[in-house]
Amino acid sequence: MKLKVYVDRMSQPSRAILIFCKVNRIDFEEVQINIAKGQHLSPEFKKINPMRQVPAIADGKFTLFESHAVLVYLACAFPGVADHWYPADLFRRAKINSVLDWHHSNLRRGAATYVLNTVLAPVLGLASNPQAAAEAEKILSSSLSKIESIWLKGNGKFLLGGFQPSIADLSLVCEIMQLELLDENDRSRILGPHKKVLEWIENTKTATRPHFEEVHQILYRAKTRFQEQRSMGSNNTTGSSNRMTLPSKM
Ligand SMILES: N[C@@H](CCC(=O)N[C@@H](CS)C(=O)NCC(=O)O)C(=O)O
Repeated sequence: MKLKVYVDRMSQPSRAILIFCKVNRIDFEEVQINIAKGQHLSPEFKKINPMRQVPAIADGKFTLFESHAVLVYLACAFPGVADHWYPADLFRRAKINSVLDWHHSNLRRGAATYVLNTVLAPVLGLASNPQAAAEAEKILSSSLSKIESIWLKGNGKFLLGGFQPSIADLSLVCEIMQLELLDENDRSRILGPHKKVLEWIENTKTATRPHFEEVHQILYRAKTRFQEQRSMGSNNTTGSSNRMTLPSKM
């Protein structure tokens, strides 16, 4: 039975799984779970992921959620996956796991909270929390500095001094990509000082092309839509609601 991958392409960890499957030519079926339409809350999807989040997979009767666990499983279960994604060497593997564990409580916490409390809250009809955004920006900037000074130090093109990407590069770069949605001034203020991070993002895009850009098309479309709606909002002198129209997949 073909591997089923349950995703919403507006979700960072979903995009990482899709890119991984495509780059490694894993035969899979993409099952779209539209979060904005509440499809992740359906009883059918609860059987796949009782946590009701994407991404998740079903490989025959075996189901799995949490993107990092899924990436590890796919790298080990599909023989065509090149070793550099999740090396057989115990020490290199352990270092990759360490980056992945760190990611959830640092980079993801900062990036996701910042994006939610700046550009996404108005789109979702929620109140933005400027204090939460300011705190998240500190976590995000500190995370980017740590990535540069710890895992991107040296001449390697990827994390941990690698010359080829691992699942950690894919997961972390997909997380950072959501900053595309920000107002350009905010994005430049946050990412601009981190030249090594910017180079590493480009290296990861190049190593996974054309799939990286194809899977991110939905994000680029949302970015354009947000920009248009922001400029319409700033020209709106009628005092009408500034709640934005949702992109089709959100
Ligand atoms: N730690 C999880 C995070 C999963 C997650 O936060 N998924 C979000 C989309 S990016 C989701 O399904 N949100 C819907 C909800 O929580 O109700 C992973 O890496 O897979």
